Amino acid sequence: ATQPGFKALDCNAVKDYVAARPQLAKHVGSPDTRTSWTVREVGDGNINFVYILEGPTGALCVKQALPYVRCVGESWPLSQDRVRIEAEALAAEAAHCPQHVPAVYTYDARMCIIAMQYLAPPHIIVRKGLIEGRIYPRLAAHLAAFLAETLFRTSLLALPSDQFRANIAQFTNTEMCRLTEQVIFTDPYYAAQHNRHTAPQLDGDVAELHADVAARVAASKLKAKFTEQHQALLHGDLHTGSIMATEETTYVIDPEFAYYGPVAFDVGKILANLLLAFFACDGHATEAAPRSEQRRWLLQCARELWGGFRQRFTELWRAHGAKGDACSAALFSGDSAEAAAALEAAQQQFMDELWADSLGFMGAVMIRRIVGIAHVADMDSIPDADVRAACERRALRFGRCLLVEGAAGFASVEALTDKAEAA
Ligand code: ADP
Ligand code: SR1
Ligand code: MG
Ligand code: MG
Ligand code: MG
Repeated sequence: ATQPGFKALDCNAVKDYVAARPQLAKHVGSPDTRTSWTVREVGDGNINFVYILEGPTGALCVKQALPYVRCVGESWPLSQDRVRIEAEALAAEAAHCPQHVPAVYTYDARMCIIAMQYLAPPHIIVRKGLIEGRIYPRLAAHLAAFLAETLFRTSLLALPSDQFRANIAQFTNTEMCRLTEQVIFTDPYYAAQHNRHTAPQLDGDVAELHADVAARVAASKLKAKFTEQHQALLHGDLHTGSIMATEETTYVIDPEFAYYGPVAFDVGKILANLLLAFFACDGHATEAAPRSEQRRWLLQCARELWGGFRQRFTELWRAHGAKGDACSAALFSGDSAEAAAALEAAQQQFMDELWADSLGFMGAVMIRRIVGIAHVADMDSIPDADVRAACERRALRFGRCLLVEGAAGFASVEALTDKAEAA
């Protein structure tokens, strides 16, 4: 069922909607300039509709959630509460890391709309930039900061447990989490209805995966972790299509899958998407543009992202003292050698577990993008099916190793990027 009073927008209705709201209209121009306004629908994601409205004095981005999954249609209903989650997650992220989040101007619960800051060109979706062969010198540092700030400050390391529990309840995002549980941790491992792959080239690889007992077991354990572990407020869908950037600036958009989950899910998802871009490079390389610099940079970006995240998160933890209930003063504070050693050991264990879990999630995310419902344009845009399948096969096999071997096979981020280079 839709929200009471809900109506799906079209381009004309976007103009009416904004013209009727002076607080929004001021971003594009006064209502009497309406005839000169232009609107286009730019949604290229799988789930929602996104309009850009431009007028004489500026522009606005208007995002609306319909009661179903866009890329499938009305046969796959989806709760419109995802817009509330997105608006509240954008607010929570902005409280900790405003420089990497678009400003929200309006959240309209009845119409399931968020009107927000338009990220104007030269900002583009990072996935698109990567397909064009770009590199982003600041991306790793910016994402490391975004992840560390948003994840640390919403965790029990930073919050008292009453606030922490209230946050978990606020961000209960049942339908979106169930969607992830299905499309990432379940469907890729059997012949599910919406799965697709490059056929016939990958038919044998897919059959092998469906018969892979170790992969099924690892995926089911990760699904349990995804569902059971309420560690911090995640973005929940942190892939390269959820980032708009230039060489100097980085914005993270689209947190409609936000919920309290394992930190490793956000970390693993973004690293997986960098690796998918890396494995797609050969499919885009030409003699004139061999992409060797971009290949190198993608692996360097993965190393810098993990290293920068670990450092910033650990610094926040140290600087924060014992404010959160997970690092209580009685255990970790004061001048005693025991307290200092306990803090050091707790941080080391946290990061070791996080790395191990991130590897598993990374593998699962790579696999789902090759054989599940939602692929990545990095691969899909490789026109020759044989070339595409060769790139996808390498990514699929690498993802399977990550999923099944975890930290036993990839002890460090350097081991990860060395093995990707050699794969
Ligand atoms: P979905 O939830 O369907 O994935 P997104 O929030 O990812 O939707 O938005 C889809 C597309 O709309 C993005 O890929 C981007 O091109 C465009 N877009 C979204 N938000 C903005 C924004 N604030 N400024 C400019 N373009 C945007
Ligand atoms: C129906 S699956 C759609 C996918 O797109 C979103 O961006 C999420 O990644 C989701 O898994
Ligand atoms: Mg999106
Ligand atoms: Mg989305
Ligand atoms: Mg993904």
